Amino acid sequence: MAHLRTTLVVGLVAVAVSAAHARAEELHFYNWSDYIAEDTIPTFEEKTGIDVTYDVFDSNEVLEAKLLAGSTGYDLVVPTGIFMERQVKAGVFQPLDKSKIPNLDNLDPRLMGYLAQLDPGNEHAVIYMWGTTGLGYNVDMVTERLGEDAPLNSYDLLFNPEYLSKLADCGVHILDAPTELLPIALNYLGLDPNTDKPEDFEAVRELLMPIRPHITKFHSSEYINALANGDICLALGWSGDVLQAADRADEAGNDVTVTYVIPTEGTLMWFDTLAIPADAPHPDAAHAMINYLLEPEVAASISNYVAYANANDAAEPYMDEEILNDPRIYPPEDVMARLFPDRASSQAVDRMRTRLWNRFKTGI
Ligand code: N2P
Repeated sequence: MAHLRTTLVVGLVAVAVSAAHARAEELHFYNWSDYIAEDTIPTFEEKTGIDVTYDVFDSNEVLEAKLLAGSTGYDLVVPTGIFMERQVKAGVFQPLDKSKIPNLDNLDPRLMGYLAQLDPGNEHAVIYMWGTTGLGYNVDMVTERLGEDAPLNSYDLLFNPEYLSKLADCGVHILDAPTELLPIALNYLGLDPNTDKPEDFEAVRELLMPIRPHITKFHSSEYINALANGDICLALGWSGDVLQAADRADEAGNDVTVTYVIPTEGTLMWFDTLAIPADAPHPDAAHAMINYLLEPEVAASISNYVAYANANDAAEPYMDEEILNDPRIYPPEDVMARLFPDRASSQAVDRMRTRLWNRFKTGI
């Protein structure tokens, strides 16, 4: 009898343990490409026993289409702030259970306050990393073609056809996203990057059409290797991606010097956020991953690897000096003052942007 009872108890414990495991043994994480350290996922799997399926994308539009269609199977996704804002409104995400994310306390209250403008009360999302959109270029190829006196810190390189036409032969990539180039072009013209005026979009069209013939490709991730290998000389790209290209060029011993600039005209800054789809199959595992990504050492090791800024106040002691002190990653106040945040736009503005973008890409 005693034996039977023991067997029963052991059996029940085994069932309870495996039930707990069944609840949280898997996680489907959909993140941007080139946006995590090599050991981030394996260490999480070791610590928690949760088996992570990790997929990548390079476009908010692709992520959004999946989220709006629903049943993605993803437990954790990384939309940029303005996309997250409208996805929250569409009911795509579940509210975070903050009791499961004690590391929320590590986040910079100023930046989270900022994010609260997109997600009131920070109910659905936390900052993963943030950065800027700017110019990445091959120093030798560009100076060879434009001379030392060219405005190498200016968006003139991209928007002035006199310069861009001389770079066409060495290759120019542009992020394949209207929400990146169009606000930057508006700002370059001295217009409100978040305008809703049709005449402002017309002015942007006039700016962009003459440079169209000199653009080799619209793509949002290939430029990293293309810059690193010397296959292109200019990209409109994301800060950390260009800095990764510079590292890859060094590591490969390619005779290529890549640099990133935040142009003097000012540029776009953005926040990428962690959010859990409303129909996520494993929300507990997603909360565990968010909490893990907000551990100071983990956030620091990701920033050290991908060259994007985190919003984790407690991470600072674990950051590489060269990342923390790089003004292109953590811009000083005077540069911050020239950055403008992306903002969600109305459907009417989205339509104008999309129409303009399609005309620009097709060149007609
Ligand atoms: C990572 C790109 C993330 C920046 N490759 C997009 N907001």
